[in-house]
Amino acid sequence: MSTPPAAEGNTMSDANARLAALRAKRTGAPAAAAATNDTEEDPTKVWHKTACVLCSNNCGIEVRLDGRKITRVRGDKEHPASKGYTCEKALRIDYYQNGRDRLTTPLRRNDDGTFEEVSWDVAIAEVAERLTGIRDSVGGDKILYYGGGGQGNHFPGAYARGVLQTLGVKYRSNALAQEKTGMFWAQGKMFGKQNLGAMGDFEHTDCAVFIGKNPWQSHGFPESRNELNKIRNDDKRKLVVMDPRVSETAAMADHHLRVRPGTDAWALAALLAIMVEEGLTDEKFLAEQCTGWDELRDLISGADIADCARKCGIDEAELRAAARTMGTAKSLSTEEDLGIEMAPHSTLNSWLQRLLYLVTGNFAKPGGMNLPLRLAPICGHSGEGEVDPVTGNAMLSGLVACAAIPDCIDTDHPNRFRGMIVESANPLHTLPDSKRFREAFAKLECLVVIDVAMTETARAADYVLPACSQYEKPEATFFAGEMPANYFQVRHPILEPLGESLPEAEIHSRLVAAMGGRPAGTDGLADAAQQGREAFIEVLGQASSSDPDVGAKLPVVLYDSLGPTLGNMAPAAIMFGSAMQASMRYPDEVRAAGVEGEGLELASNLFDKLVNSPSGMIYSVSEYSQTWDRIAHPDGKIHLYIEELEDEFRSLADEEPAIGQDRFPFVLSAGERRSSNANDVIRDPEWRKKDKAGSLRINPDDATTLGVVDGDRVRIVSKRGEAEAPAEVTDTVMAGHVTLPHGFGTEYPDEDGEHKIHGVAVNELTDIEDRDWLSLTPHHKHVRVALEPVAG
Ligand SMILES: Nc1nc2c(c(=O)[nH]1)N[C@H]1C(S)=C(S)[C@@H](COP(=O)(O)OP(=O)(O)OC[C@H]3O[C@@H](n4cnc5c(=O)[nH]c(N)nc54)[C@H](O)[C@@H]3O)O[C@H]1N2
Ligand SMILES: Nc1nc2c(c(=O)[nH]1)N[C@H]1C(S)=C(S)[C@@H](COP(=O)(O)OP(=O)(O)OC[C@H]3O[C@@H](n4cnc5c(=O)[nH]c(N)nc54)[C@H](O)[C@@H]3O)O[C@H]1N2
Ligand code: SF4
Ligand SMILES: [Mo]
Repeated sequence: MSTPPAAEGNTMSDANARLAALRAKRTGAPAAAAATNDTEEDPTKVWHKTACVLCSNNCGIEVRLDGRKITRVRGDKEHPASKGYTCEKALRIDYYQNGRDRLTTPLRRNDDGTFEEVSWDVAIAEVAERLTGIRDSVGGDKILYYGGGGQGNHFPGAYARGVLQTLGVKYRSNALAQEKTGMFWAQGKMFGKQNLGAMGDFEHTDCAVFIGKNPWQSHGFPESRNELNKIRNDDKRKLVVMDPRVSETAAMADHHLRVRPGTDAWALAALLAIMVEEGLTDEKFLAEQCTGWDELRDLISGADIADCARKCGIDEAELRAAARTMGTAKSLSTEEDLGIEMAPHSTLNSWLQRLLYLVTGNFAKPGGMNLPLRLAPICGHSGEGEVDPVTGNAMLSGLVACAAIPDCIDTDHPNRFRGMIVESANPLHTLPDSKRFREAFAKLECLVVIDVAMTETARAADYVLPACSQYEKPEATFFAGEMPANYFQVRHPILEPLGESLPEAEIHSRLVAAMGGRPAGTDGLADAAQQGREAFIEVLGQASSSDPDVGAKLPVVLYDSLGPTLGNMAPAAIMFGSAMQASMRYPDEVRAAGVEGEGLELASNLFDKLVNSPSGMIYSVSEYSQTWDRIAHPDGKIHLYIEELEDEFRSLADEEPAIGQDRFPFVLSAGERRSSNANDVIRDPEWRKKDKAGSLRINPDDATTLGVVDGDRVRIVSKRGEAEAPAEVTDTVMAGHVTLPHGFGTEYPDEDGEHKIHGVAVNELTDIEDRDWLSLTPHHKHVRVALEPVAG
């Protein structure tokens, strides 16, 4: 290796000072202690406030520690959204914190494929050199950034901005671009921006509708199971579920629309056509608040209800009854998820799902769908014609479609991606068609992975940089989107970083410095921060107006300057930017939540309160009617009609759903949410109390035909691969439909250090070519397979 580029300023000593602060005992930190002590003496009896990181709900929890072990977990009653609620998954969170494959030191891959431990100085210098090398020879736009956060951590993606700006990286992607981008696109058409997500108000709704979503297991809104139970136990409130499976949620429903897998487009078209035919639409709302209703009504009325019912396998009478329940409810809230997004007609489904609540006028009202405030959007917005630089596929929400990534690498196209930074994601296991991804990643000139654990993707990397866990640093997500009051939780570290692992903020700060990317003119900023908030704000204002780089790299700038005043909360410095944004964009809503001040004083007060509320806080209160102010179309209306989807809708009339017609007679839902999975966040199979092997759910009739009984092993063959799993014979799945869980099939060392794969890695079976034409969302819920019993 040649000499690394000289780092600017006295980087390493700054970094060491920050690290010392990070590792300082919490008692010395200025932020409020995130712990309550029942008994003064015994540290194992102290409850530390944090959150569960296993799904997007991020329920507030309190934990007890014995040394570095999390020994007890309970819900945090002071958390503004979860209020003490958790599901069973949080209780064994120590399996995440103390996984056997946690990374403790930077690693560099040798030519023979083995890894060598290197110091941070060496790793940072070499990564900087390799990536700036690509930038200087072919351009930083040939480096792809993937990931940026999972279910519990959104700081990495924000801090990465400094590195991406320094390198001139233009393209990003993450898991949203294989599930939600089609839905975001449809939303963008209707509300004006792809990152304007309408959210349900399940707490107050009279009719909850879930389409391809099983919130009992997957959650997705606060206290999901409690809310579902309340709806079930109240005769006046209704639950409608569209799912081919008798999921836990479907089993509670007033109307379970047991759709044949992959045929939701017909079911949704029928529901809408019935609403028009039976006069269940809200004509006043549609005329006054929306555009495109005339065209849309014509399109919908063209659907043949009986034919749609036949194709989706639901009785017309059942569809009519459900449409009436929805059309006459005082309020309706709904959520769709992977069951229709990762299935045929994905983007079309998302449009039709949105129309269910719009044609019935359930928008901008209690119990209906609303546009909540967010401290920061979870994705971007792409204008018309934004495409990736190699395949020309549409970029939606600012992201390269995941399914386009291999073709953007493994090609001789001059714009191909040569380098990749993967942070807090495991694409070689979670993206469709792992074989295709492995082939493509092998062509990269440099792959850098930042993770807490030795993942499938890390194993393929040139450099692996160890991040400390989400219990060892401040973290937060930007998922929360509640109305009328919205909350946010900046979590406090409860443990010191393992080994040499670092928070992403620190990793990115060091990389920016090593790449020579620190903005000029921020020199006095750290001193100003030491003098006080007013001085800091003044100097920051001057610096950002004289150097646009300051704004472009703001997270790292804040970390380097404000961070040192925050003790072990330094990585929360980024929230200062969010607080400034919120105070400029919606000061009245912030004040309505009890934060005082005007202008930058309001921002400063909001920031302090965010950083000093270990259980989280309500940071904004709005009126339901303010949803209208958030529509981004200049006419302030909802644009119902999406021209680009018209042909696909019309083609439903001639299309026959293709199921069971060839050598792959079964439809496999590859990646179901169960109580035994949490994406790839948990890697230790011992975490699972039940379903340790990850069973293949199969209907009793199919089991009989195959000659298998409960527990027998079944071989699953797709056009891309083969796998084996034990059968779980259950009539909750319909004949012809089988399911496997998500998040299994990861490699994990046993006590002797021997690596084993536990369960089926479903993406060895999926095919990257099976995907939506518009968003490229893979059809994971609709993988065509053949089954055979495994002898013996
Ligand atoms: N326990 C647990 N919770 C999680 C996660 C986890 O890994 N484990 N992951 C989180 C993440 S990242 C996400 S995106 C969400 C996803 O959450 P969900 O989308 O709710 O979860 P899934 O089980 O993947 O799929 C939902 C339902 O779709 C149904 N389905 C399958 N095929 C079809 C079809 O053709 N039509 C219809 N209508 N339904 C169909 C399945 O039977 C299933 O009940 O969960 C989050 N929560
Ligand atoms: N076949 C099939 N495939 C699927 C799905 C499916 O249903 N079927 N579901 C898809 C969906 S919806 C999603 S969202 C994706 C999820 O897939 P990914 O986006 O790849 O991410 P996660 O599984 O959330 O894994 C997060 C990674 O972050 C790491 N990590 C945890 N904490 C930290 C931290 O503090 N810092 C850093 N740097 N890393 C950390 C974990 O070790 C893990 O490697 O999977 C998708 N894949
Ligand atoms: S897995 Fe989700 S619902 Fe369960 S405790 Fe964790 S955050 Fe809450
Ligand atoms: Mo997801």
